[in-house]
Amino acid sequence: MHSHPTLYLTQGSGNSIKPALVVRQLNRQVSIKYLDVLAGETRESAFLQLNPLGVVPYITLPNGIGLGESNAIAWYLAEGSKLVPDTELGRAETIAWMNFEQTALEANISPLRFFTTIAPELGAEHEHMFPVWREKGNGGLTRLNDHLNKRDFITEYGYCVADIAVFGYTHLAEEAGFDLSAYPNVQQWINRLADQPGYQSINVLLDGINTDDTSIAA
Ligand SMILES: N[C@@H](CCC(=O)N[C@@H](CS)C(=O)NCC(=O)O)C(=O)O
Repeated sequence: MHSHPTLYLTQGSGNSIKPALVVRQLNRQVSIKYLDVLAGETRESAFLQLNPLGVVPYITLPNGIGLGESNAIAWYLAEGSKLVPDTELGRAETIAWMNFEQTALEANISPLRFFTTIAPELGAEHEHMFPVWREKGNGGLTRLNDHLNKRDFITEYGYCVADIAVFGYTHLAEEAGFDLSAYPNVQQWINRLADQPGYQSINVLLDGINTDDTSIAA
C-alpha cells in the first residue's frame, strides 16, 4: 500500500508532461512509473486492470481510486495551490481552454507528431489525415495566437494549470511540422512558461526513471 499517489507516464509525451510539471513545480509527493507505449505496455493486462482505456498519463490514489486524462490529473495535483485559479471565472476559463487544448491542439498536433516523427513507420495508413490534422492544428494555433495578443497567460488569473495544459503539445508543435514562427505570441508565451520557477524541459522532466514512494523532486 502506497502512502501517496502513483503517476503513470510515458517518455516524450506532451500529455505526460502536464502532471509531471505540476509535480515538479509544486514538489508533490508521488511515485512515478514509466510505461513504454511503443512496446505495448499500456495495453498489458496489469495496466488495463488499473485503466481500462490503456492510456497514460494515469494516477492511482492511496485509496485505490484511479483518475485518467492529463488535464484532470494536472488539475488534481495542483488543487489547493496557486496553480489553480481562485476565482470562479479563472476556473471556468481553465476548463474552457483545457477542452480547447484537447480538441483543437492535442487532437491534431499529437497524431501528426507521432506518425511523422516518433513512429513514422506506422504513419503510412494515416497519411490521408496529415493535411486534415495540419489544417486543424494551424486553426488552433491561430486562435491561441490571437488569444495571447497583449496577454501574458491563458487566463486572466495568471500562470496556472490552463497554461500547463495548453503548453503540453503546443511547445512540441514544430516536431509535428508546424512553423511556430508564424505564431509570435505563442512563441513568446512558450518562452514565458519556460522561465517559470521549477520548469524543466520534456527530456529532463520525463527522464524514464521510476521512483517508488519518494518525491521525484531533485
Ligand atoms: N486525452 C488523453 C490522451 C491520452 C493518450 O492518448 N495517451 C497516449 C500517450 S500520449 C497513450 O497512452 N497511448 C497508448 C496507447 O494508445 O496504447 C489525455 O489527455 O491524457
